[in-house]
Parts: sequence; C-alpha cells; structure tokens
Amino acid sequence: PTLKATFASRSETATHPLNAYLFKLMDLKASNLCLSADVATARELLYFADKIGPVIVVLKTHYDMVSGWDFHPQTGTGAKLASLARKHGFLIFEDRKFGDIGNTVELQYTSGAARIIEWAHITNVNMVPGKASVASLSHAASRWLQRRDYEVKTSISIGTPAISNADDDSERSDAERTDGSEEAPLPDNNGRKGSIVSTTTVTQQYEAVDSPRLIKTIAEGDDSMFPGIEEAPIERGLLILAQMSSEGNFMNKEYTQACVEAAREHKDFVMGFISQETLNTQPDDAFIHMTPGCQLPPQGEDENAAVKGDGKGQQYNTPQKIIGVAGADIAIVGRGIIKASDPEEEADRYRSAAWKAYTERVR
Ligand code: 5IU
Repeated sequence: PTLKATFASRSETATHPLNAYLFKLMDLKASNLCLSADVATARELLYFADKIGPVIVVLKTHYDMVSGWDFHPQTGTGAKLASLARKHGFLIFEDRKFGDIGNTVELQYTSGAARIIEWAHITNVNMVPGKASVASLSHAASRWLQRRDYEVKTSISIGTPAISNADDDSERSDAERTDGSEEAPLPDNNGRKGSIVSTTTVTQQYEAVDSPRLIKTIAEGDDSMFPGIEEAPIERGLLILAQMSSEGNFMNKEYTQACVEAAREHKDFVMGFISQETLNTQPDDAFIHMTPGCQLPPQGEDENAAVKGDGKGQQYNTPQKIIGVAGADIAIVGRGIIKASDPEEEADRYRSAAWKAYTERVR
C-alpha cells in the first residue's frame, strides 16, 4: 500500500514521531541513504559523520567495533555524534541487534558504559528470543522518556546547582538506572536532597546531547549546516530485524511474519524493519524499511549490473533492486562508501541512485 506513496505524504500520516521526522528529512534532503559507518576508531567515525552527514538521513553505528569510544556523557563520542546529527540533519541508528531476554535487553539498552538510549535515536532487535524483547525495549524507552520529562521539569523548578565531579556523576546515574528488574518508582517531587542532586546531573547529561545552544555553538559560522532542518523529536524508535542480507540466514517466512505482528503490537515504539523488501501489506501498515547489502557496480559501468558478495556471506543488491523493485525505503551502504577512494563523491553517487529508484517507483 505504501509503494506509490511519497515520503512527504508518509510523513503526514506516520504514527511514530521519528518516522514523521525522518520522512520529512528524506523529502527535504532528497536522500534515502543510510551510511553504515563501520570503522575502527572514534576519530574516523566522527570524520565520516561530518563529511557524509549532508547526503544521508541515517547514520548506522556499531559502537562496539570502535576503539577510542569516549563514554563521557557530555563530551564523549555519543554526544558528539548527536551534535553532528543535528548539524547535518540525520538520525543515529545503533545497530546493536539486541538478542537476549526482556529484562537483560532493557538494561543493555539504558545502562552500562555506552548508554545507547542517550545518543541513538534508533536501535534494533533480533527477535529470536521472542516478542517479549520488543515489549521490554519499548517499556525501557517510555520509562526513559518519562524520567527525562520529570528531570527537565524538576530542574526548572529547583534551579540548576553547579555540577560536581563528572566521574562521580556518571557513577551515580548508572546506579540509578541499573536498579534491576523491580519497577523502581520515579523520584518524588518533594525535594529529597539526594535525588535533586542526581536529578540535575542527569538533566545536564541530556542537555549535553540535546541542547540547541550546544548545537548552535558547533554549527555557528558553518555554512554546511543543512537549511530548514528542525530538531528531531526526543522519542526513541526500534527497528525489528525481520530479514537479513547474508547467505543462508535462518530468518524464514514465519519468522518474518512474527516480526510484523510484533511491530503492529508496538506501533508507538517500532518504526519499522531491517528487511530485504517492504513488509507493509495491510492498509494501515506505516512502517519504514531499511535494507543493508547494497552496492553499486563501479563508476562508469552499467548501474543495474549485478554486484558480487564479499566472500564472507554478504550478498549485495543495487539501490534500484532494493528501492525500486523490492519496495524498501532506505538503502544502507557501508564499504561501498567507506572504502571508496573519494567517499564523499561516492556517497552522493549512492544517494542519487537510491533517490532515483524512489522517484521512479512513486511516479
Ligand atoms: N547488516 C548487513 N546485513 C543484514 C543486517 C545488517 O549487512 O542483514 I540485519 C549490516 C552489517 C554491516 C552493514 O554493518 O549492514 C553492511 O555493510 P556493507 O555495506 O559494508 O556490506
């Protein structure tokens, strides 16, 4: 049902606020390209985010393959990526492929050193353990949002005391977040001193990532900032891993169908799928589809010629096949861009090919 619908119109009818934002971004930037920034160091990751940022709408990360990842909540790699996301207008997608029982994925999503939920707008789940992992991640995200709302309101009403030692602070909020499977109550509003201090700390972390002031400072005097880009909504989103690009993978039709059902049951949190084709089959399915395993033949050759795999199980399709024929929305490209002799130029070649496949599809 969505094959002929434009991204602009899908932005209007989207149920998930991040989908509404993303479709609008796609329309505005004329891009349905995601860069899979599979690099070995944080320095390269930030370099590519800044260089390729103008032509993509999603940046896909694997924080656990990056050496030198700085976990500092205010000045670390996550916060820097979030600033670049705002400067260039793209969403950050941590390709974490959560795959454990509900309680564990909840903790992995919100706590630990990386605190993925703080800096990644989107993450994904491998649904092998069952639908409960989707429910748990959704629960974790709404609790995080609730807490965030609460922190912001409280910090306004109590004012903002000076920050103490930053390391201390991260310890404290870690403890606050890892309080286990029991439903910990939100701190009450009646001024327990301890909770005010840690509350403000958390708020300041959020400010580091989300403050328009910070972004403005970074973007000031920089004319590469994409015009007309608004702030992304603070909501978090999930993609369900419904199909894979790798040879001989075990995701059969039944599995994929179960993923679609889980998505329909959690429309307020699930944005869509990592899949090889569109899975929107019912009239009110409004999911977005992002597809990895994408490469173009070398420059100068026939754009639609077949591309060989990587010899490690990865299989590639062209943007035309993925977007034009299979009906996916966003093409995810890693080595095709990262390993090119001129990644910026190559990224724009991919953007243009994927966009052309989309415009021809909706025509
Ligand atoms: N990725 C896949 N296929 C999948 C899923 C994820 O390739 O089915 I789910 C990831 C792996 C890598 C990126 O991070 O997408 C593709 O990178 P290349 O374009 O370099 O093959």
